[in-house]
Amino acid sequence: MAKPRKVIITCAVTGAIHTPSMSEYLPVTASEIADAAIGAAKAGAAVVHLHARDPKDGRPDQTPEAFSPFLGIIKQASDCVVNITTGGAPTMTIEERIRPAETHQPEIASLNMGSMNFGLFPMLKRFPNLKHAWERDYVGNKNIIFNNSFGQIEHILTTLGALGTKFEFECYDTAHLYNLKHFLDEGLVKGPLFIQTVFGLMGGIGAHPDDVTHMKRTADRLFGDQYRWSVLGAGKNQLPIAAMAAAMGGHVRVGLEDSLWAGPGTLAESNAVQVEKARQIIEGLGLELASPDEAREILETKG
Ligand code: KMH
Ligand code: ZN
Repeated sequence: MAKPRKVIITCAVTGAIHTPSMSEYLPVTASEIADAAIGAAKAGAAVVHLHARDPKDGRPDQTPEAFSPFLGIIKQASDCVVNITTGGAPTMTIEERIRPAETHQPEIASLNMGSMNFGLFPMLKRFPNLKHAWERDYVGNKNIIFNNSFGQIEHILTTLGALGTKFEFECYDTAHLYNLKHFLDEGLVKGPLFIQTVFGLMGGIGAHPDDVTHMKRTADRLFGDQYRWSVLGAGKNQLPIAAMAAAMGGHVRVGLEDSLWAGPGTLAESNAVQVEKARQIIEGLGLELASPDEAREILETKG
């Protein structure tokens, strides 16, 4: 009998999209971020995708020093695969964004595959009473352009690629898949490519099942067996998109970076709660969770 397919759960524990007054459960301090990542790994996440925050007010902090304390704790407590963001916050410069991954040389770093409008403002409807002025300015900003030019992508690829870092290629629309194909054709990346298709973020593709199948079909056509497909659904789309992709042969990403919710109107009290829900879906489909070492094998990281 064929063995069940292994599914990698990535957990993105805090990110830079949500802000502290949206949820008391959003990890902010280094020890909260470490606890969240370790809890997610214990619940079944093979990969943890990490951002840092300023403990004073929860603002995204992309200094390498902000990552050091929780990276140390996570590495001591867990063998999960560490993935450091190069997206940072969409308001940061590319030079700021690359520094934590350059300094800490993780197995995986995220790499955003195209420039786009980045609309956080729809969240103001659900969270009209943000406490800090910085949160209101940030979330309410309708002029955020997330810069990821060809030159900037190439800079990250060559700088971190030379360190042996693999990438989580974040693709928010089909154009980003074509951008990645360009770098494959140029020989700047090689398979297996870990492609994180992102659904339901304002400025990117929607979260309709047709959007998911369209992205998957396009990636299949461009990359054949040279890629590993994972999905991320924003907000309420998180688990429906995870379920679809798991059933279609994909890997899944959950975590409070992408959604604050455990269910309709119920805030997730931890990242582990979302990992557990993803796990139930995956195991309910007769599939198995990939361990960190199995994820390393599937993604061919430096290990
Ligand atoms: N927040 C996600 C939609 C990054 O860190 O590079 C995208 C993300 C970006 O994870
Ligand atoms: Zn991120």
